Amino acid sequence: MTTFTPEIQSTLAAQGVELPSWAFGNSGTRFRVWTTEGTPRDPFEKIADAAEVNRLTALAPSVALHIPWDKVDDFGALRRHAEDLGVTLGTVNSNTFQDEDYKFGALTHEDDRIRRKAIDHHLECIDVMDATGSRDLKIWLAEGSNYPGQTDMRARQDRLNDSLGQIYARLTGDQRLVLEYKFFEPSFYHTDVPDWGTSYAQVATLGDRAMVCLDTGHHAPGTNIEFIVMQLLRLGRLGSFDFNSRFYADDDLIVGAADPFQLFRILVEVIRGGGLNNPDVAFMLDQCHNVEAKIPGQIRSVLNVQEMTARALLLDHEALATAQSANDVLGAQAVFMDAFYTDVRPALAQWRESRGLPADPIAAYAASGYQERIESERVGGVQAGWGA
Ligand code: PSV
Ligand code: MN
Ligand code: MN
Repeated sequence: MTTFTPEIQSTLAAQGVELPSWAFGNSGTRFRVWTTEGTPRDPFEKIADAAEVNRLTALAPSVALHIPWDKVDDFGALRRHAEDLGVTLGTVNSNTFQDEDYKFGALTHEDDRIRRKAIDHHLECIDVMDATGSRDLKIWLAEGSNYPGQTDMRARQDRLNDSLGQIYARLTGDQRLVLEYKFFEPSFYHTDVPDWGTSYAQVATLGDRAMVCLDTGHHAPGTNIEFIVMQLLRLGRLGSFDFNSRFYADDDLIVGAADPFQLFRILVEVIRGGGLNNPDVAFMLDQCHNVEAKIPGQIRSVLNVQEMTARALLLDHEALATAQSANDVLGAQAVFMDAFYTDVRPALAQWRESRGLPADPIAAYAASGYQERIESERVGGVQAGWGA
C-alpha cells in the first residue's frame, strides 16, 4: 500500500473545498427539475447539509452563497448558524441572469438604469459579505449576443470595465472581486467574458484584489485547462476554481467523474505553481446533482479532489525534472503516469481513520440516520431549487 510522508499528510490535512449551497437544492435541466425527499427548504437547511459533508470528511469547511437564492432577513443569524455547525460562509455569488431587465445585458447594458441596477445588486452582495464575513464576491455574467452585428462588442467591454470599477471601489479590507468566464451559454454568438484572457484583461485594470475564477466546465472541448491554471498562477491572478466535470458543455457533474486524469493534471499545476492550500486560491465546487443523492454526491466530490490531490503530491518532481532536462520524452511521461496510476484509496481510508474520521464517509453517511431524519422532518414548505 502507498504510504504518505508526514509532509504529504499535513498538506492533505490542510486541504479545504468550498461547497455550493445550490448543490443541496433540487436541480435538473431546462426540461425538468427533479424533486428529492429531504431537500432543504431554506438556506439554513442547506448549510446544515453542507456541514454534514464536512463532519464526515473534514474537507469542506465553508459554504458558498448565491444571492438572491440564499437571501435571508438576517445574514448574521445565518453566519452564527454556520459557525455553530463548524463551517463558515464563503464566496458570495451574484446573480444577474434571472431578471427580466437583464435580457440584453446587466453590467454591460447600454441603458444606464439597468446597468445601475446591476451594479447596485453587486453592492448589496458586498453588504451581505460584510455581514457573513465572506472574503470573495464572485461574478459570472450571462451577457452576450446571438447574432453577428446585434451589438457593439467593444462598447460593452468599456461599460463592463466601468461597472466592475464601481463594484471594486466598494470592497474593503481583504475582500476580493473574482470574475468568472465562460465561453458560451446563454449567448451563442458572443459572450462578454468568454475566456481567461478577457477576465484577466478586465481584472488587471482594477487592482490587486481582483482575480480570475476558473470554472472547469467553461471551456471548449479539448482546451488544455492546466495550461491556463499554470498561466494564471504565474501571473498571480488565479483567485478561485469552480470544480465540476463534463462530457459535453457546462454539465456541472461531479468533479473527477468525467475525466479524472484532467483533474490530476490540473492539481499537478496547482501544486507546481504554489496554489495548493494557498489562501489566495479558493477551491470551490460548482455542481448540481440532478439524479444522484445530493449529500453523498458532495461527499464523493470532495473525496475525488482529495484522491487526485494525493496522487499529484506523489509525483516524483526530481525524476521528472531529470527526464525533462534530458528531453527524455517517454521517461518524463512514465514518471507522470506513475503518479496518476497510483491507487491512493486504501492509504487515504487508513489515514482518515487515524484522524478519527470514517474510513468510508459515504458509508458512514448512509449509516448515520441523517438522511432518514431530514426526509421525515422536512415536510411542508417549498423545497429549495437551483434558482430559489
Ligand atoms: C454559470 O454557468 C455558473 O458556472 C456560475 O458560476 C453561476 O453562478 C453558477 O454556474 C450557477 O450554478
Ligand atoms: Mn461556475
Ligand atoms: Mn457553469
